[in-house]
Amino acid sequence: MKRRDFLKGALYGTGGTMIALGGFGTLTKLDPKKAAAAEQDALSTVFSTCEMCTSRCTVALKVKNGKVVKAEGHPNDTSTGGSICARGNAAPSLLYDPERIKKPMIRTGERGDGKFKEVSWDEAYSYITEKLKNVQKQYGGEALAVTSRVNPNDIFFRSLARAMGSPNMFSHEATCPMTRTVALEATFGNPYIGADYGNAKYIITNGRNFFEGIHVPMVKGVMKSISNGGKLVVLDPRFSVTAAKGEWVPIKGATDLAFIMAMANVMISENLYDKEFIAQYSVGFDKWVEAVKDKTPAWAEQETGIPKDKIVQITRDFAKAKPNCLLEYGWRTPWTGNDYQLRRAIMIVNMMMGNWEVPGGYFRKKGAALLKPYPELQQYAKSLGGGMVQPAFPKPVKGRIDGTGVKGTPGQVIPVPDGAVGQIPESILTGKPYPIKAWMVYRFNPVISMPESERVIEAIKKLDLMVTCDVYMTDAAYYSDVVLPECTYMERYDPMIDNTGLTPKFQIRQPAVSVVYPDTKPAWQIFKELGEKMGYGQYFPFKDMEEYLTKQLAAAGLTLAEMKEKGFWVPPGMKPFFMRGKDPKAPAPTATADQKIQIFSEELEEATKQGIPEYKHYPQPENGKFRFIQGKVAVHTNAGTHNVPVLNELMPTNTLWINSVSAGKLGIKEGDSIIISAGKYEHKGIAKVTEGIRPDSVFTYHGFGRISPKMTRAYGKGINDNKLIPNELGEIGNVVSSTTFVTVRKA
Ligand SMILES: Nc1nc2c(c(=O)[nH]1)N[C@H]1C(S)=C(S)[C@@H](COP(=O)(O)OP(=O)(O)OC[C@H]3O[C@@H](n4cnc5c(=O)[nH]c(N)nc54)[C@H](O)[C@@H]3O)O[C@H]1N2
Ligand SMILES: Nc1nc2c(c(=O)[nH]1)N[C@H]1C(S)=C(S)[C@@H](COP(=O)(O)OP(=O)(O)OC[C@H]3O[C@@H](n4cnc5c(=O)[nH]c(N)nc54)[C@H](O)[C@@H]3O)O[C@H]1N2
Ligand code: SF4
Ligand SMILES: [Mo]
Repeated sequence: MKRRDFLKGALYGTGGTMIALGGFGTLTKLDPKKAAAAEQDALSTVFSTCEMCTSRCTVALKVKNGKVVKAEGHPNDTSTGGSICARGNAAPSLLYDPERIKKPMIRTGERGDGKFKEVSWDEAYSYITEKLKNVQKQYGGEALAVTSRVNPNDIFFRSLARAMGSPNMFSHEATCPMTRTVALEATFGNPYIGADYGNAKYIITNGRNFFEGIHVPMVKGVMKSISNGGKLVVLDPRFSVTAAKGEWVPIKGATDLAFIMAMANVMISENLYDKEFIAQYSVGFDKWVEAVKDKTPAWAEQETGIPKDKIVQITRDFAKAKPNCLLEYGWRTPWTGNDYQLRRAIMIVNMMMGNWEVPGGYFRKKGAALLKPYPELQQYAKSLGGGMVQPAFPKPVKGRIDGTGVKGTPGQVIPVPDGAVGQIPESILTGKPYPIKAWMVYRFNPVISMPESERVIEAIKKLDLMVTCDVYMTDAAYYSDVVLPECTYMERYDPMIDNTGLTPKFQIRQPAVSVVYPDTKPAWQIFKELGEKMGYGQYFPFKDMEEYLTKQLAAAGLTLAEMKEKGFWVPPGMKPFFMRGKDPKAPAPTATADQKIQIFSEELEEATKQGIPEYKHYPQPENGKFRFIQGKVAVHTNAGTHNVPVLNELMPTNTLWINSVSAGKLGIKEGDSIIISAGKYEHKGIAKVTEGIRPDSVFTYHGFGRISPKMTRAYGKGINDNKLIPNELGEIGNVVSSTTFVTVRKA
């Protein structure tokens, strides 16, 4: 599909695609209604769940003569309003991309030579099995690490590791929201907390960039808030698209916690918080009062660069909107080593506003268990069941390489399903605490997504076995021994997707067409077949995904046929439910043992000796150095879509944003070739000279500068941010992405 057709498709989509396409062209002269009506006649519709990113929007795939010709939003989904974003719209471009991997492959040359032979699935499974059995014999099952971006097939992927006796299972989360997860677990007992943006009257965000880090229902919510006259304040060293929709407060990077503590200081000294709420629903507030008593706006001005009067004014206005106000908790959150304390402080200040379980506030996601105490809601309480019952796995002989789960250490609070993925290269290269010898990655590209690309590659080169399961010959696949081609989401079933928010919500992912490349397969099938080859068939007790889905749905009294037809299920007639919606004194228990909000966290006190957030001062760039920050762009997903034809055409490369005054001092002009240097690593790039960034910071969009020549469109284009960022593990094992300093010079 060419760019023009793609844009046409985007316009004909039921609305919101314009959000992401804003600024890309003149798209106004067509009569979308007429054209769409004519096209609908010839099309059939298959409802599914988008996987162009992992926000899981419901979609309607339009199929004509056995081909997916268009992806649209699901017209009946009120959370998306029937919209999808530009990336969602580009799904057919991925589906029919001739550069997808089409057959399993085994490396024939040296790692990094790019020489592979195509093999049968059986050959690929046999090769992996033999290597893994050797690793197990020589080093023990724990020498296998598996990593995937969180997704519904993890249960099958992880079964391989469990069956081998390995505890080393990781998600990507330490590179993304793990510090927030830890903060939510410590404060509320679990991380399943959402925000009601649409009804908020005042939103403050520290970095969270709603309009480029897209989640369609959130975009809709924030737009609704603004349209209703709500205020949006954006603290970001850079003028993001979100900053353009509100008031931009260009905060110094890595100082956000100072701003939040000063807000609390003002709220306490000026009596702006909800004392009754704090007394009824929380524990430990006195310790917070103590912690922020010297965190005055004057102090915070020194740290953040935001004038003290501005801090006071924002705090007063924000508090006036209570409880319908949100201090955004963030999404990609690894700004600093102690970022989890920033996320904790953000939630504590939120709770000072009493914005818990009310419209325009934070809420617990309303799965069936939460509806139980409410007789009037019983009719809506349904849960998915398991698709299979697995026998017990062998108990791992050794603990995890990252210390996850070890009491009395920071590992105690690292979420067990996630772990600290940054530890994998360290374990391989240093042998501490013991070496990983085999690494399998699925829907995850550590070479570009994790800090210090060259160190990750160096680590991969030391392995006995590296396996990648992806849709493209990614940078990680390029250095792998075996590459397993998954088919795209449009060609497969996945296990049920639970997308519960203010009401329960279950979504299906189902094939719209049969596989385009006959030697690609769904991940569940790949891992089941590989498991069987390895002698672990007992852990995969199901025939196929239809059987699996039928069992999952039966537990909720739903059928596969109705799910296929409707695409998703929400309890018919159920209204968004807030525990304090009708009565501000109603019980609103958290998932903690005492069911209260933990302003002081005993658990964090035990794990990190920081039961209450403490400020940590990070150095600011001096002597011609800049803070190096990164972020998402509307038309690409992380490091996942840069080779998708239409998205590559929309944005083939990135630039380095540099402030015009700073650039002037260095003699750098718009479009100049530059060298960015971070000590031992250097990267070429192109300068974007702008006033939309602090003079002490530079910025680039993430996911470019690709290393694998087999993705010809994305290869070598732009800056790979992770080449420049060292692999530093934060206090609770998160990666750290906003504390790297660089220098910039003309090339
Ligand atoms: N279009 C699109 N949508 C996406 C994605 C995508 O790749 N593309 N990815 C999805 C994923 S996985 C995620 S996690 C979310 C991410 O969504 P967001 O969390 O909104 O993520 P980023 O774009 O990483 O936001 C980074 C912003 O924080 C700023 N920043 C950097 N350091 C600091 C700091 O120290 N303080 C402050 N205040 N700001 C700082 C950067 O300048 C940037 O504008 O988006 C999701 N949605
Ligand atoms: N410096 C820096 N580093 C970052 C970020 C940053 O802003 N700055 N962002 C961080 C964030 S927020 C995140 S979430 C991570 C994301 O990093 P990753 O978890 O690696 O996620 P993606 O890049 O979205 O996609 C990973 C892979 O999934 C593949 N894929 C897509 N669809 C399918 C499919 O159907 N099947 C299979 N098997 N594979 C598929 C894509 O081709 C891609 O190679 O990166 C993090 N890394
Ligand atoms: S935000 Fe866009 S790419 Fe992500 S799931 Fe939704 S439509 Fe798909
Ligand atoms: Mo992310």
